[in-house]
Amino acid sequence: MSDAAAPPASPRAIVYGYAGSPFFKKLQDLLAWYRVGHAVVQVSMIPPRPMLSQELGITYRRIPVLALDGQLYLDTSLQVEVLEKTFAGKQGHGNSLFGPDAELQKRLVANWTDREMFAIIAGLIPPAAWSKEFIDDRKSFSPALRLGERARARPELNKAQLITHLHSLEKTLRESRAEWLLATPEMSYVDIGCAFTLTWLQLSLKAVPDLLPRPSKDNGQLPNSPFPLVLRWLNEVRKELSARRSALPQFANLEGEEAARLILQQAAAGQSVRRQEAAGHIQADDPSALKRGDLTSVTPRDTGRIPQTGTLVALTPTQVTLRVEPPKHPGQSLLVHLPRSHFDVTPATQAKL
Ligand SMILES: N[C@@H](CCC(=O)N[C@@H](CS)C(=O)NCC(=O)O)C(=O)O
Repeated sequence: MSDAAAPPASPRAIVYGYAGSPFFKKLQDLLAWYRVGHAVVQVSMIPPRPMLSQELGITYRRIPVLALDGQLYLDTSLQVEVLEKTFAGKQGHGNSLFGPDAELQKRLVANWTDREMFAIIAGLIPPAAWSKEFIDDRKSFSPALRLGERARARPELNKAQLITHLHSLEKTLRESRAEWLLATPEMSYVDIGCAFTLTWLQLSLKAVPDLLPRPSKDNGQLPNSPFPLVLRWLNEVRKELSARRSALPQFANLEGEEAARLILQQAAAGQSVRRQEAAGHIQADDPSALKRGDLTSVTPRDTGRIPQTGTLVALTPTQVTLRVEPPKHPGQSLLVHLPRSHFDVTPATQAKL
């Protein structure tokens, strides 16, 4: 392991997010797992975010955004894939987070914890915790979440739903008697995927202290809970990730302009956008019928349905790549990668209808 090696002058990974964002924490957990030093660009909790829209040409509104070696990756489900491909098992980095069940693990996390559990937990946020401006913004982000309203109306309904998930986790841990959810020798993506939403609930929202009490600072004796194995497992996940996090090379936070300069430099130094574009693969019989060079929109199907637009470079059954030109840097371009699962890929004009 080359942990002691001097860190490079500039980070290969730059992450955009804000401290209260659980998905930003999820990406930071993944970076800790794979032992990837990174710089952070802090963004506001409510758009506009010119460091993304103006500096990078990111029209998609969700957080986090990952820049790696001068290319941009949207959605944590794709971010984990590129981190796995780039770093897993490499000298000085973490092992693979996936065994032979990689596809099932990704589907489980995307559908169960990222979406179902996340929505239940968001529904437990006490309305008084947010400003009116924030609640109004998030109503348009996700009308289905009905942030604030639902908690005010029937908080017990969300709590009852949450209990069903905690029961499943407790039972899984009890039956396997293993340390990690899938009884793997080290933690897996499912551990990180389940733990980040519950950690948000337990340590930040503190909305159900009777179910998930906060452990004491020294982590000595865990408090009583109807879900003792879940509590212990959550603690172990956090302990392992925070040990890895504190061993990472440290990079100072970046301002948006500085980060964009670095990302554009890395894009130019690595495989140029044009060369990658030439190699971009477009599936011939793709149902979208899109062709290379078409102006394309990629829009989330669930929350924050604001499209990322750009010129189509690559399209496979699982991924789409666009070339975008940042408004602040005319004449330069960046590659932006998105997953296809939970996203619609359409001609740009059609998405505006
Ligand atoms: N499926 C997305 C979910 C990301 C997401 O919902 N992020 C929240 C923050 S935790 C967000 O962008 N909220 C609206 C905003 O910050 O503008 C992912 O895995 O990246």
